[in-house]
Amino acid sequence: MGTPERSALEAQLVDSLRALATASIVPAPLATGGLAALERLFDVQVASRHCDQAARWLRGQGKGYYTIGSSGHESNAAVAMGLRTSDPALLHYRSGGFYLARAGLGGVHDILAGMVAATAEPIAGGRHKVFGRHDLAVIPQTSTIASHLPRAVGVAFAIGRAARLRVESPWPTDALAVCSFGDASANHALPPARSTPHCTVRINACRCRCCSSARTTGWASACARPPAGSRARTATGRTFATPASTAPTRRRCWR
Ligand SMILES: Cc1ncc(C[n+]2csc(CCOP(=O)(O)OP(=O)(O)O)c2C)c(N)n1
Ligand SMILES: [Mg+2]
Repeated sequence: MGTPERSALEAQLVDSLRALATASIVPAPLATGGLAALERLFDVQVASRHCDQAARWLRGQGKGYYTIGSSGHESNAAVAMGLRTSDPALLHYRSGGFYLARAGLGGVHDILAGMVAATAEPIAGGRHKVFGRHDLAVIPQTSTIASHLPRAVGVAFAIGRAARLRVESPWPTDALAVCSFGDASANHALPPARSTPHCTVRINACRCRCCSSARTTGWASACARPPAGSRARTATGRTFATPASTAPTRRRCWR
């Protein structure tokens, strides 16, 4: 059998898997729940990739209307698993892994409903392909170029403010706002986060070699560098997110 023809993205995946065979594996700190959590993580990551393939299949038949996918961004699922389901999330259009980690595999139905513009889609009723569901605290966004980040900062600011003023809020008093966006959107995204005091946003900037809509060079990571004196912490895609790993941030912000 000859070598199958692969897209750049699939080739990158296969190469990375091959490299694992020879790499000395350092076991990642397991999420609470150990193996079961890892299995769940893998399941939702694969489901996210399958949704991308279904999008192209549907489009090819003229039955689907959206093909921007989450391939290469599946580790967003680990971010979701490191948070509580009550933490408000404002997601990039490539955060399928995050969405499915929160929604479970039943969320595949939501994503597909968005692709075919079905009225059963839970947040936009088929008017737009978007990640959003009220019961999952996923706040819907339109096509992002991080226009949603000021909003995420506003949500984070309001959580803390409501707690301090003891007014009613839809979010738990120690909730974290989480926001994901693409690298090219960093210039829109980071100034409000840097300049708003007293709020906690978990920012998750997505960078992947193969699916950039707009090319960026070093400036995106340079402007993501935390300002001097801030309490920001940075992590790379190799940092395994667990509920335990977000606990210090939660405690530090809401003590
Ligand atoms: C204010 C605004 N300008 C332009 C666009 C069109 N637009 C949609 S996505 C995108 C590129 C986003 O690139 P990036 O943030 O790196 O996300 P990626 O698709 O690479 O993951 C642009 C220019 C938009 N949605 N909003
Ligand atoms: Mg990009």
